[in-house]
Amino acid sequence: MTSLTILLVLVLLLVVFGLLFRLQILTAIFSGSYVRQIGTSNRVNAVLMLVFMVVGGAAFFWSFAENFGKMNPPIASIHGHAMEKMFWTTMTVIGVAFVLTQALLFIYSYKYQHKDGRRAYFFSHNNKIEVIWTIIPAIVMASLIFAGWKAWTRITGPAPKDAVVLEVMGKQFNWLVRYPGRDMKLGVVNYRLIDASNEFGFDLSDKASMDDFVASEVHVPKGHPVLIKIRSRDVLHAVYMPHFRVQMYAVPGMPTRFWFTPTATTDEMRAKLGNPKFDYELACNQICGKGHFAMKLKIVVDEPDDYVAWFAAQPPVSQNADLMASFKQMSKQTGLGKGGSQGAKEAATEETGETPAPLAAQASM
Ligand SMILES: [Cu+2]
Repeated sequence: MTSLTILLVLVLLLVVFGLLFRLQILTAIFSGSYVRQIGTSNRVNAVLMLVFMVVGGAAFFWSFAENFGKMNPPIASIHGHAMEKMFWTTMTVIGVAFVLTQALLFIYSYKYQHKDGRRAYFFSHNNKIEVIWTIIPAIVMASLIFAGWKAWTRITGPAPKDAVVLEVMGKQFNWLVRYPGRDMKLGVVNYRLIDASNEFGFDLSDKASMDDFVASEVHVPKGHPVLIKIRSRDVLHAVYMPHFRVQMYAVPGMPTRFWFTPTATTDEMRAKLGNPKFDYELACNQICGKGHFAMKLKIVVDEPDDYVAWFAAQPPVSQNADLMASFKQMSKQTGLGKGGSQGAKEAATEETGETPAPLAAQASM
């Protein structure tokens, strides 16, 4: 309280001094004894404006060019090209406007620096200019938004019925992955059944759950639509897969989704980049806590045959003894998982689509 009072007194003193100073100048002006002092600082600042524009501008373009490869990795999905086109159209339009207005800002600051005897031209408004700078940006923005809306609607439309489905769940601090197993149906999960062995909260009283499997990395087949269902177990995360131009939030309590078609296998991308260690990655793109930086997951794009082989080799959760034991115990404790979970049947059982082409042979076995 004392320090607050002292601070308040100091602030008030400063205000009083400021007012006294102002009063002194005003008195001088009215008495006619005031001479305006324009030192060299005005000229120095005017020149610094130009220096800042040139040096700052050059540094900006240098850093942009230097990191361009990191910001713009090669595209490995079909919709990625439409997104890329939209992005660069928008960047070009706003980039031109940005460079033009910023250049004028600095050049005019230099050009119209103080000069004795020169007065600024004053006009209250100009209808013609107002109309021009309202209508042109309005038309440009509206066309950008319309084109963007069309592209986005197409990209985020419903996934094809035979898409490969998998579920990714974000948690502090890693990603968990679940596949539907041979029945192509993700089983019911319930967050109240979650524990150390049953990280997804599988409700194994649901038959569709029994053949689901969890994986430590994402596998998807090349050239085939993939629907990723996204959930979060705790806070806001984001699924970000730069090469596929995919980003979607993982929101607790609100399942989201994104579908895409990968166009290059991991091996093909390795050859293209000349980097035998390259891996696609799914990174969290939403600062979600202290372990955020480490929250990434490897994605493998396989040839369809390799994908089927990998899929078939994954052990279903029903073969996981720890998980089964944990489910039994948790369902006893919570009263859940006895002939249909009474908890929310989360949006997991809605796949009634067709079996994905690469897996069709597998499913009929
Ligand atoms: Cu995260």
